[in-house]
Amino acid sequence: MSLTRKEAGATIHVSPWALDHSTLFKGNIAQFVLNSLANNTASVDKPIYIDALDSTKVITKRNIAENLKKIAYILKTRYGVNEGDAVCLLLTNSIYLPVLHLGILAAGGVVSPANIMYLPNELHHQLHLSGARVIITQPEFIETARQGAAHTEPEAVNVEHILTLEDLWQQATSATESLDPIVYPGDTNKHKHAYYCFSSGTSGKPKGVLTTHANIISNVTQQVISTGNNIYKPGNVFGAVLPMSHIYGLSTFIYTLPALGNTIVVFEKFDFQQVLEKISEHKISVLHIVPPMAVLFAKSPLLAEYPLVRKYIKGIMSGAAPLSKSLGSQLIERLDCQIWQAYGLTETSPINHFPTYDLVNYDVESVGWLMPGLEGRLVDENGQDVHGFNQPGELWLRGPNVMRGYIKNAEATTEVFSADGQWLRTGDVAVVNETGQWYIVDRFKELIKSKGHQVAPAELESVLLSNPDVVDAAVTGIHMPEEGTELPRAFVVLRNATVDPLEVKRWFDSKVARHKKLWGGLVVIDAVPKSTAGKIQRRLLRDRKEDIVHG
Ligand code: 4UU
Repeated sequence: MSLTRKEAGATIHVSPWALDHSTLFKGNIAQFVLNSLANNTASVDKPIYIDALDSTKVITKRNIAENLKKIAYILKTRYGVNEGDAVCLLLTNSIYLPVLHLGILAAGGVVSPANIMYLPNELHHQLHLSGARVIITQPEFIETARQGAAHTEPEAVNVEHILTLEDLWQQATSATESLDPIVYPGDTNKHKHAYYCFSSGTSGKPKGVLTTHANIISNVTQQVISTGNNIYKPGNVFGAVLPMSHIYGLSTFIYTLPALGNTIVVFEKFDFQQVLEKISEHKISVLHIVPPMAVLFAKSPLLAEYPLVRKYIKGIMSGAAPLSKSLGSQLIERLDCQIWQAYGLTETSPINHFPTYDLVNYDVESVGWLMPGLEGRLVDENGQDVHGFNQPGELWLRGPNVMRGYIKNAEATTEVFSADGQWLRTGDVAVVNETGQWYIVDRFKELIKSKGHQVAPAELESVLLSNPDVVDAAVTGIHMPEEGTELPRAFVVLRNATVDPLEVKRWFDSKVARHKKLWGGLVVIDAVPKSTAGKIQRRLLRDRKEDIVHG
């Protein structure tokens, strides 16, 4: 089968799987999940979510259906959540979170998940852009939520209610009334937003991604077609160690796996030893991870104390950043299981490539094949299409899972799409071989991936520049192969020689969330290298050797 065709001089790469667009569910994703749950053969009492630390706490198929409608009712009638209203979630993982998420969608609301590491000013930025009216959080983050909503700079926000998930859950479970998911007739779900995750795209500060119900229904369907009979088949038990506030955990654990009737063991956070302990208790067979977690599985001596892990784990899915061939091979050897990679972007709701088309010939360094109904193009830095196999180019994508744009940011939206508006420019450099397997070989956009989290250099630079002792600044990601990640490093020009670089670093680290701190250190330079157009030349910084790194 040919996986390419020509169109106006371009080589278009296509998926080996077919997608019949006319079969895509029209309507609300909450209804889609409910229908899928109802249609699968498992008993209504099958646990879908199990609390990893307390297996008496479960959410069954029946609980999802009943409680999400009650949550929708309470949100609409007591908190005024109407169609199009954003609800911010500042929550760690729990078995209740997915039901809440789907309940918001059933009410017609839009979920805006926030990173629990955010400081108030970072939360404020997200609240402002999403226009959230309600924040649902937990006791330890109430203060951050209040301060985030009240923060005076730079813009006002719309928050009217801040409440805890526990409080809402109690109100919902004791309610006698419920609300069916709001219906989006015809093709209108192409214009109804489901959630706003945040991404910096190819440049600049984090932006809210406009993901529609049609986008996420398409991507879940693409996943069901490509993986429903193998990795995601019911019978596997999945461990949810990734945060459901990031698109990777969100889409996998809130939509796809429950829609397929799978059981998911939910961890509040990733604690390696706890995960090892609980794998055998719950007979977890598949874990979704990010590469820094792979390093622990590949290298930690702790693994030897839990021999049952090797027995139960059948497969590990890695995503959100590159997994090197050597790390992949070490994992295969140590865990005696299959290792897969998938490739996704917040902007594509999120998965574009998956390894299941040919698991026998799948190469662990590859991210697999294009998802059903998705088309790809490779374009070089002069804007010319790349032809032939194994030739690198920026990956452009077209398909039903591609977002509409960024919230309140027409300029960034125009920039991230091709001039004809048809293709999303991923900012990633990829190659494809004769078998149709894709490799992500470099990143051409500014983004830093620190332990799976997005970090936008432009955001960190603007914090640095707000310090009067910093005359100019640039931030880039430094590769740490041993840790399986990149870490943010700042290059700064200081006001004069008396300024203490360590003091600047300490000051900076107190101003940002944990994952944005300068874990890669701070380097003092004489001038930030810039192109004639004034753009920071980050590659020159990234490739510098022999620097004195502070911190
Ligand atoms: C090299 O990281 C994500 C989504 C990841 C995801 C989701 C569902 C992976 C598997 C899955 O099942 O989204 P963002 O928006 O946070 O970051 C997107 C960027 C990409 O542009 C690319 O640079 O993260 C990088 N990336 C990867 N890079 C994502 N996955 C990979 C990968 N290899 N496998």
